[in-house]
Amino acid sequence: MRFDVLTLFPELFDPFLRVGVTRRAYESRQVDVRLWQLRDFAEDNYRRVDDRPFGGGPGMVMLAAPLERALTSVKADRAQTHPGAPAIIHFSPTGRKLDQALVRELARGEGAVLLCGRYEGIDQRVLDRHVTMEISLGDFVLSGGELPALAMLDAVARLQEGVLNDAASHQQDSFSDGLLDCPHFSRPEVLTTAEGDLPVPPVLLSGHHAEIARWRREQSLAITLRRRPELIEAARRDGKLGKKDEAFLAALTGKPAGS
Ligand code: 9WO
Repeated sequence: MRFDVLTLFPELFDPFLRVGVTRRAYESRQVDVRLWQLRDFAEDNYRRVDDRPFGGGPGMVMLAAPLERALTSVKADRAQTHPGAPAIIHFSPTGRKLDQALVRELARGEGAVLLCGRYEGIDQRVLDRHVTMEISLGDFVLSGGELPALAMLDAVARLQEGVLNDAASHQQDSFSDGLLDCPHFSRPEVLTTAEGDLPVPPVLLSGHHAEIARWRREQSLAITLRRRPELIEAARRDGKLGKKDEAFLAALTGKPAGS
């Protein structure tokens, strides 16, 4: 798959593409990320990409003309390797909230053009003409779309074949079954601190794989019920909760199972 990123700060991307479990996916071009400097599409000697907003007000707006030229170039270049109109994604709090279902959709796709805004935003005519999907990370404002683009790329890249150690890692993922992740522990078995000794939950040292799996499942159910009860409802609707899960939740909430 191929992602074309339009940004005023392409240098922000390189460090993230060179570390961690996703590095191979990028370096092998399994996830082919191409960075485009928007300023290269400015027309004047000052390489200007922003101007004051019509109607007045604070801040600057990203100029339509450089973006139009950039999008035309990127679309033509992309057509040489990927036929068909690409998704053009803009990162904005007004967009569809990124969740693991959307990440899975994007991970199955052919990639997209990622439009990273700066300043107060992009001339609306460009957005109206080109953008096919707006994606939000949540209800907060950033100074640019680069971090959301990197977050989305990372979430997509780690789902590619061969990125995680084994298929089981995906299964154990938080959200793979719509629940929050269970806690994790490693050495030492007992952590000594000024406030006392902190042992690992004994079941994890028992060697009983079925019991360990059950304990982890119950930890996930308990933390999800407490922090994100709406995810329990969704998992139930999606048929992702078994009899043992329901019995455990019933015991937690003090209600009879199935009520
Ligand atoms: C900012 C904004 C604020 C309130 C309501 C709607 C909004 N849209 C934008 C916007 O598109 N801003 C552009 C991209 C230009 C300024 C920096 N940008 C940005 C993206 N700020 N915050 C985001 C963002 C993107 C995804 N998830 C959370 C925040």
